[in-house]
Amino acid sequence: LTMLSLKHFSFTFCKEKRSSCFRHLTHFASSQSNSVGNDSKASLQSNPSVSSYYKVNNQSAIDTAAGKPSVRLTPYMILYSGKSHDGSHLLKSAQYLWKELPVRIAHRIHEFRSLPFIIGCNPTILEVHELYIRAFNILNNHPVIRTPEDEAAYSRLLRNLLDDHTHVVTQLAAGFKECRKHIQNEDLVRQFCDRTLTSRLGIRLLVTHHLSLREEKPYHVGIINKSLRLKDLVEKWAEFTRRLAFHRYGKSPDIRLSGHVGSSFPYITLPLDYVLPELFKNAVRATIESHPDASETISDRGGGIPHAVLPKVMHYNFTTAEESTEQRLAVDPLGNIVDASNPGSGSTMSPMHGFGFGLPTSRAYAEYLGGSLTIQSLQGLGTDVYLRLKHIDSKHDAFRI
Ligand code: ADP
Ligand code: K
Ligand code: MG
Repeated sequence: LTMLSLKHFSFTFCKEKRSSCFRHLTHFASSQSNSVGNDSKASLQSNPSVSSYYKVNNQSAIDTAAGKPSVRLTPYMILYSGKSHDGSHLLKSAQYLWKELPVRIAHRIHEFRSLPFIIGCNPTILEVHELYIRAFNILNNHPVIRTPEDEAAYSRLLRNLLDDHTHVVTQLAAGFKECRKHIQNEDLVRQFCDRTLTSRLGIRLLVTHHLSLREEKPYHVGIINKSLRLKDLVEKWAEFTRRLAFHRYGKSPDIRLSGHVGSSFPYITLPLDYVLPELFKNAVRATIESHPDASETISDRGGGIPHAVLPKVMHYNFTTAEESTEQRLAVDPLGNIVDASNPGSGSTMSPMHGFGFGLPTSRAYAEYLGGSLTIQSLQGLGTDVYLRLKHIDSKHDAFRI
């Protein structure tokens, strides 16, 4: 997918959905009031795929699951849960997910249902809400996992669900962008987005971990890379961002690495695959837009963030993309970009900027994993971003996924 076609895609996607907006609206209203009116009954029958999400008995199943606490694991527990020759570790892992996933998803559905009506009825947000209900029904109705064959079938199902939910971050970003003007309460948006996005990250980590346990990959136990060379990962995403910039602006600054470039440590690549490109895109965009003629940089001298803007950059949907100077710099409006090294990864398809989700999501991910993301900006000069990661092998004071 190209950056352009991605934007175009989500736009037409929303427009198509608008036709079914009223149907969704009726369903949403009826599910909230716990009664189904005649009109919505008719449309429930005419659309069985949607109707199944709102059956009253499903609602009670969701309520029951949402009443249970989630069981979160430390990376240590994940790493040392042991590998057996008879595959019993796979069975145990699948049984844990079988119990745990419906609970986590039910918690999310409850949060979707408690959103202010004006947000909850947005077609794009509803789309995600429905994805969660669908996932809940599929997972909650799944029979107990007893045999290796059960486990294999369950894993196929998980793989499909992962794929179905690939674009949830972009969908939420687009949905909130559409309805934010009606919402004054910044904390509400932040809490919902922080929780939804980090919970999604947790679920994807657990599911991907399970699926990766089935493969043999050197230096890996599931999602944990026992010897992650941060330099390699940083280089990969720096190169990705440079290619994105070439397509967007026709040029890109050089990115040089310094520091402990030889270090390696056990860590999880997946969240960094989101955070690193987001930080690079911000820095590269700022650098290009504030120095249209310069060709290389060693640190972000992209002009910094204006004082008035700084308190807002961590708000979901806050962006200065509208004021971007990119128009006069853009050269190839039809340019395609494909990250050949990582097809199918959600972050490869994100545009250079625009939804204002990059920083807040990155910070939420970093904090979820026990670390932090802080910004030091000097207006008129440049920006330093500090991403702190917590060791995953600490037995005490560990974060939980
Ligand atoms: P987006 O990139 O979609 O606008 P982000 O959350 O990544 O959303 O960033 C929000 C805003 O913060 C940007 O639009 C930009 O105004 C500002 N910003 C972020 N990083 C930098 C940076 N390195 N230099 C200058 N401004 C930045
Ligand atoms: K932002
Ligand atoms: Mg950004």
